[in-house]
Amino acid sequence: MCEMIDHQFRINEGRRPRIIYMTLVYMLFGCADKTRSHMKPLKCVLIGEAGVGKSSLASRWVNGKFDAEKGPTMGAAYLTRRVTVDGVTVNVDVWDTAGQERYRALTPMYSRGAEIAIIVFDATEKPTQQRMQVADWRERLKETAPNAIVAAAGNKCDLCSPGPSVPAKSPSDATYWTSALTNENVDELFHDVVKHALSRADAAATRVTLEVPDLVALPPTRTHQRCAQCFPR
Ligand SMILES: Nc1nc2c(ncn2[C@@H]2O[C@H](COP(=O)(O)OP(=O)(O)OP(=O)(O)O)[C@@H](O)[C@H]2O)c(=O)[nH]1
Ligand SMILES: [Mg+2]
Repeated sequence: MCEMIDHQFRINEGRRPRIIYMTLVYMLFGCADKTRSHMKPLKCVLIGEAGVGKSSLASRWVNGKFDAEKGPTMGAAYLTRRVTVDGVTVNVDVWDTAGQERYRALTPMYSRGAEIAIIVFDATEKPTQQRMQVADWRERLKETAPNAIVAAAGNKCDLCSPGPSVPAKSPSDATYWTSALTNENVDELFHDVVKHALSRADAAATRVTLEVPDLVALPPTRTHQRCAQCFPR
C-alpha cells in the first residue's frame, strides 16, 4: 500500500513541472482571451403585421441572405445564431412569428419569456399607422414577455428615407430603420438588443447571488435531527 502511494507520489512529482508550465501558458494566453460564454441562449422573438419583413430580417441576420421569393410564414420559424458581443459569446434563438391574422393566437406562445422582442413594421407606411402598430404590439408583450428588451424596426427603409435611426442608449426606446434587402442597420439592431439583454441578464444574476439567504441562519431540518440521533455527541 505504502509503495503504491509512494509510486503515485513520484508520478505526481514528475508531472509537477508540466502542470506549472501549463498553468503559466494558461495565465499568459488563456487570460489574454477576454471572451467568455453566456451559458443560457437568449430568446429573441420577431413580431409584427404580415408582410413587414420579419422573416427577411431574421434570415438576413442569421444566414446573411435575402430571399425575395420567400412566402408568408406559417405558425413560426426558428433560427439560431452564435454571436460575440463585447467579449461575451452567446447563442441567440430567433423565433420568427407569422403576422397573418389566422396565426395571431399562436404569437404569445412564441414570445413567452423572451429576453428580446423586435417589433417590426413597414417603414413605407404612414407614421401614424407605424406608431399604432408598435404601441399595439408593445401592449401585447406586457403579458408574455414583461422583462424583454423591446426594440422597434422600421423595415424596408431602402424604399423610403425615414431619417436617421434613434441612437440606442436604450433599445426599448429606439427605432431602427432597417433594410433586410440592403442589410442596412440589421447588424446594429441585433448587436444592440443582444448587448442590452446580456447586461440585463448579468444584473439579474448578480441580484440572485446577493439575495441567497445566509445558510447558517436556516432552521434545523429533519435531516439534521436524524443525523443527531444517529451520531449522538
Ligand atoms: N424592398 C424591401 N423588401 C423587403 C424587405 N424585407 C422584406 N421585403 C419583402 O417584403 C415581403 C414580405 O417579407 P417577409 O419577410 O416574408 O415578411 P414577414 O413579416 O415575414 O411576413 P409574414 O410571415 O406573413 O408575417 C417579401 O416580398 C420581401 O421580399 C426590405 O428590407 N426591403
Ligand atoms: Mg414571415
